[in-house]
Amino acid sequence: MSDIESTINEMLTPYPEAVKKNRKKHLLVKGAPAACCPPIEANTRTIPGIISQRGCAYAGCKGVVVGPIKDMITITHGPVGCGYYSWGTRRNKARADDITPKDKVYSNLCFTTDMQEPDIVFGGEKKLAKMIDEVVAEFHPRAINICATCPVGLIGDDIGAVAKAAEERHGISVLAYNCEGYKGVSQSAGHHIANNNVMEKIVGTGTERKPGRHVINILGEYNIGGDGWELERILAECGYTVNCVLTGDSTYLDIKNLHLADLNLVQCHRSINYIAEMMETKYGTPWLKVNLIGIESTNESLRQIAQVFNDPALVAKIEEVIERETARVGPILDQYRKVLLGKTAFAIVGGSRSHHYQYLLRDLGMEMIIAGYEFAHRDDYEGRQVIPTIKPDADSKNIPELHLVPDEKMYKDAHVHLNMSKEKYDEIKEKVPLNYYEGIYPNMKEGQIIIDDANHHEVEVLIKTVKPDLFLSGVRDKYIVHKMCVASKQLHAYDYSGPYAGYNGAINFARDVVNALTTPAWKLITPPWEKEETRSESNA
Ligand code: CFM
Repeated sequence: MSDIESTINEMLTPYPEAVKKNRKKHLLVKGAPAACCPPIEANTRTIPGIISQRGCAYAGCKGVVVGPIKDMITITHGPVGCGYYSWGTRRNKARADDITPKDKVYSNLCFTTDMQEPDIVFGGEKKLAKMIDEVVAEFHPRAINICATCPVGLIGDDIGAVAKAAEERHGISVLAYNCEGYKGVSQSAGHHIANNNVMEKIVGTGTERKPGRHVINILGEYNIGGDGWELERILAECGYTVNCVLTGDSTYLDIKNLHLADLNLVQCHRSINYIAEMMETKYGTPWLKVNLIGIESTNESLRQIAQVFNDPALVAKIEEVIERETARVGPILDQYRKVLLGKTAFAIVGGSRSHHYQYLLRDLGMEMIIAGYEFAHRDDYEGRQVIPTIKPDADSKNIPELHLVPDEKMYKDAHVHLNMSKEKYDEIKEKVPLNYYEGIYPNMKEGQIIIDDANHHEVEVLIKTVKPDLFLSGVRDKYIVHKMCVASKQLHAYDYSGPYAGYNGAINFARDVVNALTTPAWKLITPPWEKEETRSESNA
């Protein structure tokens, strides 16, 4: 039996037969390069009793997609816990200096209706309406989001009706999201619910295109640890106008104008592919999947964007930026590479980063030998060509699909958006994978493991048997793995660091990983359980 087979055996053996059968379908081992990608089971229910790393639909809607819109007030309609635990944000940073008036940054505040037992018994609609009135009187926000939590759906509060009445009372947009935690199998459902509402109610309502020759949006970039700022810096230097970063450090006003850009870049496919696709249908806007994590992949993405615009001046400018930035960060990374060369990593993150960070790790001489997603769909593993073959189930049918049609006034063909002939556009499309994502699988090497919705037991077995040097995950399993004497970093919130995107981000990431792998701390301390005295003292 090969090492990988025995690892998988060890993972699955303790399970009852039905669980074993289920979990096996969520595993892939990259085969010979010529072998086609086997289907993986994804975006299905976690088995009850298994400790999953997933979040809920509310987390995906409020915490991930709409929470970072800084000039909107997002009200959590529900008991205080849901609001309280999403208060800390996910380190999606926002600044006040580029909006007026300057104090309108609400994304790091917590607004909740704090439902109590009487509200559950008699309904919470009045309390919600009152809270909207208070919020408008106190803060005068441009617009409001209302995010529902589980009990709201269970008792049947009509948040849509409350929102509509509040819009009439106050003359501002009030968006209601039925993102009750149970609405799907993970936070992924919340992304979809948020995408639908943002697309239907905000995008397309503005008329101000930012000035510039090439105007772009970055979709699915949430400015964790300042990532979006580093990307805006690079793209501005290349000569683009960044119209809107959706939704990191974004404003309601910018999102209204999202449709006025020439091209959508898609960083996180999982959380935002719906808007990319809906904009393609409604406005004809082409989109390009990029990966701006890692030096080589950032360079490659910049070159692809330049190709799409087919502008020689832009190509020259981009090459200049690439050359300058690569020369600047190269020697710094060379130093770190001396420590990192040949080291291995195991990542279990949401639905994008386990793919994106493979490139940055390779820049540093490392390999991600196990890649896990918590809540990705089959297309994030295998590529978008599988989408028509994914059968809807009871859970996915729970989320409304918007069936959009081309907008009568605002639809333009993709080549018109890009200011070129249809022939030229078709020629470019042959070379650049527009409106497509190939998923994580093609990028993995033979023998590397892909795991969907991994649980604590599986993570422990993988750490013990595969012995990666570095574990990249969230706070829930970070410390368990630390206690197994494996360096561990949070790849969701970057611990207290960042940015990790773009060129400056690569330096930060390399430094943090080197620190994690070389810290002498573990050799300098004796854990309490190895101290004989401590044991006898505490027994005394
Ligand atoms: Fe996209 Fe994200 Fe991710 Fe995600 Fe997330 Fe996140 Fe993530 Mo945490 S939107 S799928 S729901 S890249 S919060 S910024 S790090 S799990 S891999």
